[in-house]
Amino acid sequence: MSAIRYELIKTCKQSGARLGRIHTPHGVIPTPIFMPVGTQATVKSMTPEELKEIDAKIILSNTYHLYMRPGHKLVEKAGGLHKFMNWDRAILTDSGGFQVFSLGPLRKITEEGVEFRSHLDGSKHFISPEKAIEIENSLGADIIMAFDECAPYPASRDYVKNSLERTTRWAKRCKDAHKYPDRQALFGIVQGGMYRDLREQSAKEIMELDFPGYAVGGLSVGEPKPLMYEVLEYTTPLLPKDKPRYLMGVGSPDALIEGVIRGIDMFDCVLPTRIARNGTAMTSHGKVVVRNAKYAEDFLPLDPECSCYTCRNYSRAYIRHLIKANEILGARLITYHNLYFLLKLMENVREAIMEDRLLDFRREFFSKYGYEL
Ligand code: PRF
Ligand code: ZN
Repeated sequence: MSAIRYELIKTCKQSGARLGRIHTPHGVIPTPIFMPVGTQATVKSMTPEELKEIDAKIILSNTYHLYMRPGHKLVEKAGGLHKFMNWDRAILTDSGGFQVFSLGPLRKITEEGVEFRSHLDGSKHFISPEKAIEIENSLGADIIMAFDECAPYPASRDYVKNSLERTTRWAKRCKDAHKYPDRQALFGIVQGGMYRDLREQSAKEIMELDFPGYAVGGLSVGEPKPLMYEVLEYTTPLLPKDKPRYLMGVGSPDALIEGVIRGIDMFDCVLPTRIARNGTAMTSHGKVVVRNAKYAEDFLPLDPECSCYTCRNYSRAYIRHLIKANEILGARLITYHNLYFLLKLMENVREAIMEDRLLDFRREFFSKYGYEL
C-alpha cells in the first residue's frame, strides 16, 4: 500500500491543467499546490499557527541540513519531524542531492554516493542513496524524495547522460532501502537536463521503478525560462496521469502558472521567503521593493488588493522603516504576505481550472503583474 493517493478531479478544457487532491497521512492537499520551504525545520520567521492561518497544507524540509544539524537521530528521538517542529500537516523532505551538489568544490561524486565537507565546520561527510533514505525514514515526512544528481546548466550531453543513468541506479537503491513505504511515499526524480531524448530516457527508466509520485528535477538551474517551459512541455506528458507531478525549486508567479498549464501539480521554492528578508514583496501589480526610497512616505499596504494580516494592518512606509532598521518584524511581515500571496494565487489557479478558464486567468494575471505573455 502506498502512503498517499492521488485523485484527479478534472482537467481544464482550456489549458489541459489538472485539478486534484493528494491524500496523505497528515491531511488532504488540494493540487496544484505551492509548498513553503522550511529548510531547517522552520519556515523562516513563521510559526506553524501562522502557516495554518494562511492555509498552507504542506511544507518542505531538507534532509541535508537536518542531518548536519541537529542530526536525524535527535529528530527521531523527538518523535519525528512533525512533532519536533509542532506541525501536524503534511511534510515533504528533499533528499539532500541538490543541496550537496550546490556545495560546488566542497564535494566529490562517485557511484557509491557523494563525499562533501560541511558548510558549517568543514568536517567530512558521505551521503549515499541508502544514507539519504535512512535519514528521511528517521525524519518521518509524508513524502520523501529519492537521492538524485541535478546536472548543472549548461552541461554536455555526455555528462548529462552519465548523470541521469546514475540517478536511475540511485533511485533503485533508494527504493530498496526505504523501510516504510506504507507511511512515507518515495517520489522518483526525472533528470536529463535540456536534452529531449535524455528526458525521455530518464522518465522511462524512473517510471519502470513504479513510484507513487514523480518529480521533474534539473530545471530552474540557470537556463532561460522559455527553455524550461519547452523541456516541461515534452517531459510532463511522459509521466503517468494517475500520480502527482512535482516541479522542484520553482516558485515565481509566472513559472507557477506556466508549470500548471504544462501539467504540474506541486511546486516549492525559497523565493517568496528569501526576497521577503531583503525587503521585496510579490503583489498583484508585480514586485514591490519596499526598501526603495520611493516608498518612504507611501502609506498604502504592500498590496492594496491583498487581504492578508500584513496588508490589513501595516503600510509600505512602516515596513520599509523596519527593513531599513534591520528589525525582525519587517522580514516577518513580508514573509507572511508573500506566502499568502502565492497560496492565494494557487487557490485562484485551482478555481480557474475548475471553471475551464486557466488561459484567460493567465492573460489577466500577466497583464496586471507586468509579465510578457
Ligand atoms: N533535485 C533535488 N532537489 C531539487 C532539484 C533537483 O533537481 C532542484 C532543481 N531545480 C531543486 N531542488 N533532489
Ligand atoms: Zn498581503
